[in-house]
Amino acid sequence: MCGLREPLKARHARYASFLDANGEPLDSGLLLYFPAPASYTGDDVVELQAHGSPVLLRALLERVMGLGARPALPGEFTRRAVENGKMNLEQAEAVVACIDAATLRAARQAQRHLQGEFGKKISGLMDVLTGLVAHVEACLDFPEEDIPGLFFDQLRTRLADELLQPIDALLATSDFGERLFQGVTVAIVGAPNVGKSTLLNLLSGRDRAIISPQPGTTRDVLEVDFELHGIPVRLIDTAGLRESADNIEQEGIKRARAAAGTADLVIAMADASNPETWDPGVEADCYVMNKIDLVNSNVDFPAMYHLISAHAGDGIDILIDSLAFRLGDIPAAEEGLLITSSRHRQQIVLARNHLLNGAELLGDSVSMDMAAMEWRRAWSSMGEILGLGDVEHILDRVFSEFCIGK
Ligand SMILES: Nc1nc2c(ncn2[C@@H]2O[C@H](COP(=O)(O)OP(=O)(O)OP(=O)(O)O)[C@@H](O)[C@H]2O)c(=O)[nH]1
Ligand SMILES: [Mg+2]
Repeated sequence: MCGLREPLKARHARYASFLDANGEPLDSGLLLYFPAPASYTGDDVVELQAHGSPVLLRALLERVMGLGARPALPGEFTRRAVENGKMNLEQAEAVVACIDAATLRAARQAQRHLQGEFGKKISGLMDVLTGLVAHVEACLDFPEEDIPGLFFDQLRTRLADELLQPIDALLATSDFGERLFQGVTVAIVGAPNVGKSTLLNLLSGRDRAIISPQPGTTRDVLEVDFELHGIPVRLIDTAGLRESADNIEQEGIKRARAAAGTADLVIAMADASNPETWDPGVEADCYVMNKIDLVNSNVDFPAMYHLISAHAGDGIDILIDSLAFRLGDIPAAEEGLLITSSRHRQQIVLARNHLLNGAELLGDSVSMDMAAMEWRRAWSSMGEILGLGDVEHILDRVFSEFCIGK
């Protein structure tokens, strides 16, 4: 269909005409040939790059299908790459993480996984474990009295230093790592007119909510997405909490309480110029006293409050830092490799449990056998992260999250 006279040269762009079934040109464009195994999937791959006309692209696709091609299934390219050993399962998941990343910070972390950094860390731990299991198994053939007590101490020390310690350090990153990809919800609640909507507009940099001096302006739950230190945040503005005879406002207040109940982080706001609002009346993670521009600087506010002026922008940077801190933010320079998915965390927790079970069994030769078995299970639990072992069911789940063409 491309009317080529010379054979394609590997990894070279060739300008060509794309012909229809009658040999008439449909479009012209570039042709790239990636012979196996040096392609994304590890199979032979030919890429056609045509111009953007949707009608011509559709005709070109139909022609290609007519010649025997078929559309790829969701994630099929990446699945083939895994099956051909071009990448491990964890890297394949990083492809989706890269595509879905809501912020540059998340995308950068996903890139590190895609480059294989996380996989290397996991296989490093698995190698240590293989060494320990070999040690235990080597002892099984010896009578107990021939195994010096020191041997078990050494084994326990190595387990603690070379496995449990790095595993715990890794697990400590998962709260933040998972938040970086799933995002968090932050709800602003408080009495009417304290400045909740003003803060939402200020933090998100958008004129999203109506602001007015009239108490009870916001009646519905409003949401706006923004980045806080590279963490994707869904910020929720709510109706001011008060006794109200108005049905619509009552419903808004009910929704405000529900939003606060499900948010990852709740900001309770008060108005510095109105002491009646100073008792927040709700459990919150962060207490903010707004409108400090309206009061004398020597007023004593309850100590839990962050003082801000959403109007003048005072105290906002400190508030942002404090929110980021509460979300587990790590200074960019210290951000290492993070656990970014609950699947990986669960596998690592499983592995850790098997390691501890095994450690308790170290002793006589019968239980040593069981200890070795527990540690082999720990190895398999970590291996499943990389897609090792019997993981067909995991593959189906992972690749169903891909879009077509990836
Ligand atoms: N002086 C001053 N006024 C502010 C500040 N923040 C908000 N306001 C004013 O306070 C009034 C109420 O602000 P909103 O943001 O609508 O308050 P709200 O808490 O969303 O009110 P409801 O939606 O009624 O619950 C508006 O007139 C704002 O301009 C501030 O820091 N200083
Ligand atoms: Mg409002």
